[in-house]
Amino acid sequence: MAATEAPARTEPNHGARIVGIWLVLAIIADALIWFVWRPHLPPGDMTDQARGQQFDIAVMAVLCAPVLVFIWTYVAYALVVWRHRAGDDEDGPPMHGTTRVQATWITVTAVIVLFLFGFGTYELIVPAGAGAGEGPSPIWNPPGITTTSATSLAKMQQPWSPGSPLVVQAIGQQWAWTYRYPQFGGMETTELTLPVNTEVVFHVTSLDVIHSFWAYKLGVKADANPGVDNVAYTKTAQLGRFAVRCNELCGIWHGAMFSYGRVVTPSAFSAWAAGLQARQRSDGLLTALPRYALTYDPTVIPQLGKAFTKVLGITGAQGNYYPSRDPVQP
Ligand SMILES: [Cu+2]
Repeated sequence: MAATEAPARTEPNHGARIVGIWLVLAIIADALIWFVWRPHLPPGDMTDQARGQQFDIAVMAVLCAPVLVFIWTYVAYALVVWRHRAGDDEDGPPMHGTTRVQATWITVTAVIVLFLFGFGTYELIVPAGAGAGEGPSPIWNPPGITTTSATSLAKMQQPWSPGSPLVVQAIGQQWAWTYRYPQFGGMETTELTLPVNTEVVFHVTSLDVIHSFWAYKLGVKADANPGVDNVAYTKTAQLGRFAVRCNELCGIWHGAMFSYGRVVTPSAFSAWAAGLQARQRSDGLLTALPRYALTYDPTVIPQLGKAFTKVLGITGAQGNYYPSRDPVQP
């Protein structure tokens, strides 16, 4: 019968057309992502951690955009070229599976996903993931930092010199952040100040409930749990101001638990820190504060807090500093 005869091939090569359109659009999309969008991607480029995270997001977007663009191209092509036309009541041609297309699709998407799995794992561990808290004894340490666990408590209280890692303790409590600088006599402040081009070792803890230390522009987010010393790293790369927020629902004023910090030049930092330390020493705060410890015991509270508030309108913690029962303390 005539109907079974293969019709003369008048169809254009749709596959080649779709691939051609897709290739152009995919290249444009990837170029836009990499060259236009990437510099504006969160969390910015204020630290090496932030830059690493920005790079990771851009790589993922560059790999995913061609897949998305292919689907859009195919749908748009089908809508335009294969749409039903008025007066055309004929059946379409019979469909056959196309092993090559299916295998190609499965292979390409599988390779992309597996690559992202490997890439994501590597990035999480080595360069870009150190801004997340790694617990008291990090496995992954930046070069030059050998140990950060309790054994190094004395070491981290050695005076700081420009160029060496800066240790900052971030203490969460309902509902404020306080920062202690063990290399400056354990002085405290509510405005996180950091020197630029410096490796910063955050020791994050809490005095009461669970909080999360989230310095978004620094690429750092680490749980602040009572009784836990949680270490996170970042290396400052740019001067500027940044916000610190609590990222763990921690009570009724959780939303108001934020403060600001700044990255300044090493000389400005040294001047600021030396001045603050001298002032806190002379007005008695440094001796009134509990010894610098990895964690603080929140069970012994009120009397000490009252005494502190009297001392001098203390800079931080609103007088609610708790003495340490850390067995590591001398
Ligand atoms: Cu909180």
